Parts: sequence; C-alpha cells; structure tokens
Amino acid sequence: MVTILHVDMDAFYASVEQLDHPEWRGKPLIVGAGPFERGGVSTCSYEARKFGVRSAMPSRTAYAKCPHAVFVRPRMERYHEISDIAFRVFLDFTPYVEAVSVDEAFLDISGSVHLYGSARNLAEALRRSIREKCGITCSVGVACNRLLAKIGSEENKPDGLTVMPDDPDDIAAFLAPKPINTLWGIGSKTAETLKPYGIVNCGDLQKLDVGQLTAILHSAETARSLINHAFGISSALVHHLPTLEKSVSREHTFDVDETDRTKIREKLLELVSEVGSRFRSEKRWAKTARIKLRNSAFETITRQTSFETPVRDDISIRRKALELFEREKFTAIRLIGFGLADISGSPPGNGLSLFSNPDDERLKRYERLSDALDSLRKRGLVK
Ligand code: TTP
Ligand code: MG
Repeated sequence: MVTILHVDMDAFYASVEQLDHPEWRGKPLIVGAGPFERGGVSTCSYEARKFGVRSAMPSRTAYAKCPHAVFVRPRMERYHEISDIAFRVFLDFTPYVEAVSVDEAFLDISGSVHLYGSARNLAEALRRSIREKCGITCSVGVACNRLLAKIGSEENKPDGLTVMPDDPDDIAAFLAPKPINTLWGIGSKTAETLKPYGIVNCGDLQKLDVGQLTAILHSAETARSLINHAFGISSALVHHLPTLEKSVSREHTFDVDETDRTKIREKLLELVSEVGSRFRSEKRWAKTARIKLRNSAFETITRQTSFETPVRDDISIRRKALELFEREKFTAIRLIGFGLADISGSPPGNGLSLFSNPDDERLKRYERLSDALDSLRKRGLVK
C-alpha cells in the first residue's frame, strides 16, 4: 500500500522571524513590503490572520486591517537555511522526497512506515524532529495519494496532523462538504464557471457523471479528472529526485499564474544564479541541470540534462537552463524550479589535465567571472 505524507511549515517566513526575534512571538507579524510602500504581504503570523491579513494582499490593506502589526522585510537567505534543515529531516524518514516549495514537500513513506509501527507514529516523529531541529512547527497530512495528503495537511493547520481515511466511502464523505477549490485544478475561473450550475462543494461534483460535466467544461479529460478528484482518486506519484541529498534546488511560486514567458525566464535565471552561487561557495561541481515547471492544473514536469564535463560557472549553467526551458511549451505557469545535481567535492578530471585544453581555460575564465558576480550579488548590486 502506498502511503504519502505532505508537510507544510506553518506561516513559514513569519515563524522564522518569530524564532529569531522572541519579542515578536505571539504578536501579529507581517512579512513583506512596508505598510506605506507598494507591494504586498508575503505571509503573516497566525495572530495577524485573525485580523483578516492574508498572503498576496497589498501591504496598505494589511495595515488598514491590523495597524498594530509588526512589519518586516523578508530575509530569503535565512528562510532557505531553515528550509535546508527541514529537508534534511525529511530525508531521515525516506529518500523519496519531492520538494514543492521552500516550505512544502511530499514524502513517499510506503517503505518506512513499518519502522515506526504506523504512519501516524512516523508523522509525529517527523513533526517532533522538525520542531527540535528547525525551531518552528509544521502541519502534516497522511494519505494514500498526494491529493489527499495535501488536503490533510491543510485540515488542522497550524501545528496539526491529519491521517486521512482509507475507505473510499469515508473519503467521499470527508470531501463532500469541502468547497471545490480544495481540489487541484480548480482555480477561481473554474469555480466561477461551475457556480451557476449549483456546483459549489465536492459533493456536488460527486453527483455528476462525466458527460454532464463535459457539457459545462467542454473537456472530457478535465471533467473526468475533476470527478475523480472529488472522490479523492488521484494517481499522481511523488516526483522525488533520486539524488536529492547531493543536489541544490530552488523554486518560485508565482502569486498568480504567469503567462509572460519573459517574466518566467527572468525568474528562472534568478534561481539559476542562486543555485549556482550556493554551490560555488561550497566548492562543488554539477553534472546535471534540471528544471521543474508546474502549470495551473497542478501538473508538474521536470526535465534534466547533463553537462559534457562537470561545471560550476554561471555561463555554462545559464546556457543549460535556457536550453531546457526554451524547449517547453506552456500557456501559464504556477511554479518554476531549477536544480543542479550529482555534485561531488572534487574538481572534474584528475585535476592535472584541467588546464590542458582551450575549453578548460574558457571554463576557468567563466568561473572567475561567476565568482566576481557572486560577490556583487552578495552586496545586492546585481541579481
Ligand atoms: P505557504 O505555505 O502558502 O504559507 P505559510 O507557510 O506562510 O502559511 P501556512 O502554510 O501556515 O498557511 O507559503 C510558504 C511561504 O511562501 C510563505 O511563508 C511566504 C511565501 N509566500 C509568498 O511569498 N507569497 C505568497 O503569496 C504565498 C502564498 C507564500
Ligand atoms: Mg506553509
């Protein structure tokens, strides 16, 4: 039997700020743009959520709702540090980890449940370990597939654990009262289309047959998948990275589905710089580059390719990333990710022949240039 666990840190950026600043604990805290600036809320503490503050809300609006909140700017480097610790904890429980974002992952724990006696015990051990090693809390959902595991982790947020039912009738009954946008692939547009037909909750979808829903949505494939989802049926597997321990990756989720290819490419290149700098600073070499794209229907693709010889300079890495990216066709993107894998601590070749041909000389020049760029990046002078 397959057992999937979905873990999501609670109010992630805000929790890290409260961890580092005890004086902000228990208080409404908003991470994002300042109250009198353009820009929005990245996230906020649960204390601020009581006042109606939410992610992606303009900071001005957040200020109007909660003027006494502490406003702080994001410190991405620090969040990545805590995220890296969390992902190392995940790997203590299974090698099959799929990073969804900086604070969220799916774990296929099918092979490790027996070590803990039950999935619940494993999940509790993982939550304890996260609390001890990261200093913040997370919420976990356990189920037979990703869809239900994700719904489970939302169920008892913050600091919660939900083990979803196994029996198909119990699952259907659990989902019936939930609004349809609880399901993947139902954004506000689909929800608006379905509303006039009285389709508001998963239970309403459960009563339809594929033909009826196809007549509304004009796609039998979408109709079939939505009805399946309303019953909690989903075949999506954990897209784990086989060499996660040796890889470095970063991802970005757009606030709204992004259709502008130029903007997506720009974001990709930012991620490339981040990943590249990170492992140049650790003196590592990459053999494989990988991009990850997720569309608005929550379908994820990963594409990877190898370098002819291991590299770590910005130019070679950018070139590979763009090569992978430009091959892909899409209309809108929800998430983009980039990673480098198969990293080893030693330089390519035996070291002696490193400068023996013009290609190596060129790579060495690129590396020096990359190091110079990294130091400018550190000072915030270039992206
Ligand atoms: P989420 O997991 O969606 O939110 P969260 O961890 O802050 O709160 P919770 O899971 O308890 O509901 O996102 C993770 C981080 O991603 C979040 O802390 C900040 C960042 N983020 C943004 O920058 N903009 C956004 O619109 C969202 C949703 C998240
Ligand atoms: Mg979260």
